[in-house]
Amino acid sequence: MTGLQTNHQPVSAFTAAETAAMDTALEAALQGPRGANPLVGAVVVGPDGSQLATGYHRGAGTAHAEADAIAVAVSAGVDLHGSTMVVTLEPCNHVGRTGPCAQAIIDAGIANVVYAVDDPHDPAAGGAATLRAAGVSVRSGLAAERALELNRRWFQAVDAKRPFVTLHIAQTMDSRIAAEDGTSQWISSPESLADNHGIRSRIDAILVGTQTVLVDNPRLTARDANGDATGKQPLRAVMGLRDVPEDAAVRGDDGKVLHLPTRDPHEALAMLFTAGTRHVMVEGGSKILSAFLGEGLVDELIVYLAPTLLGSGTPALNGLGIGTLAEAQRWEWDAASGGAVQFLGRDLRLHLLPEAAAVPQDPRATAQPTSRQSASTQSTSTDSLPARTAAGTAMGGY
Ligand code: AOF
Ligand code: ZN
Repeated sequence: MTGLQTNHQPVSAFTAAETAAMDTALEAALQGPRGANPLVGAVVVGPDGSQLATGYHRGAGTAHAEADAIAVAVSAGVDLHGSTMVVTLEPCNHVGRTGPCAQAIIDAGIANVVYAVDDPHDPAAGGAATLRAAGVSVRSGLAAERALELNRRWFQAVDAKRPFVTLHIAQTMDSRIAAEDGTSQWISSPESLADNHGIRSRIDAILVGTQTVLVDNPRLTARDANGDATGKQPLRAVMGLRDVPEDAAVRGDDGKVLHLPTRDPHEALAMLFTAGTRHVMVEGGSKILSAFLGEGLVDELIVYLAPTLLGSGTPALNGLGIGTLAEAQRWEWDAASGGAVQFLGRDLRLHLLPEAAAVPQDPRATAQPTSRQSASTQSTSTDSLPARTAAGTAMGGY
């Protein structure tokens, strides 16, 4: 953590062109996928206030938003000297999977940087100081509340030092993930399966329960339309107290498999984080899905809804510890990464994120954003919905 930020500027410190560019940057950021990295958008503004180039981040391992915007400008032959980089997150300062954005901005001759919120991620933080040391004028705090909201759950995961959690359910219209006899291949359309395998190829780990391994014997690899393994494979994690059979398909032959001997989703996430996982997709079955949802640990929910009815069989969820409607978990549609609702062949793909807890708004927060702290305190409370113990009672053996 970088701690509290003290250098936010009054709203008047930003020009109309910078404010408009931040709107564009926030919009552009939504095109990226959720996961280990935040959604980030960037716009380069010319000295005359015109928007010269827009970029956004396409997920872990790809160019950062600032580098993307600079590349767009360079390929269009635009001179960036004296321009302003408007970006939704503090430019990074580290050589991670891509180079440091602060240095790329300095090298491009950009004179000013306006960003919304600090980067809370230790290895990446400190870009503002590097930029200032190089003589770049840096201002922050523009649209801070919206930028925090954009990556509300990512900030939460970073603060908690746990992986970002995507939960995936492939179900019928009546919320079944398998028929009475256990058959479950394939409820989803080929397009939904392809979409799921695309996600598998960009996450760090995929998680199922021992029950799923024993019943379905899945491979959990990322495969293309021909069934061939794609280049990057996620770690295959199996949680639960029962052993993973020696001949289970999930073991594969590349050693990228991990047994997490626990039924507690918090413990499972801690183990995965220690193993280097920053984005995990939880695939099932019902007990695992319910446990993660019950604990408020799901940052992104993807439901593949097939136009199919079973009327009986395995329900997607087996209890969230909710006894009355007032305790219902509320979700909101997520416009990021392909939108909230999409047709995938004959299926519907629903994309949601947990609704932020309704907390009284501090009027000062909207008038003049002062720090990340106020908003992160607010977002932390979103996890308070289901009580830990309540979900625990819903869990049997995985
Ligand atoms: C930026 N611009 O567009 C993003 C940033 O593994 P890497 O190299 O992609 O680094 C990931 C970290 O960089 C991520 O956790 C966050 O702190 C920052 N993300 N920073 O300047 C961007 N996506
Ligand atoms: Zn960067």
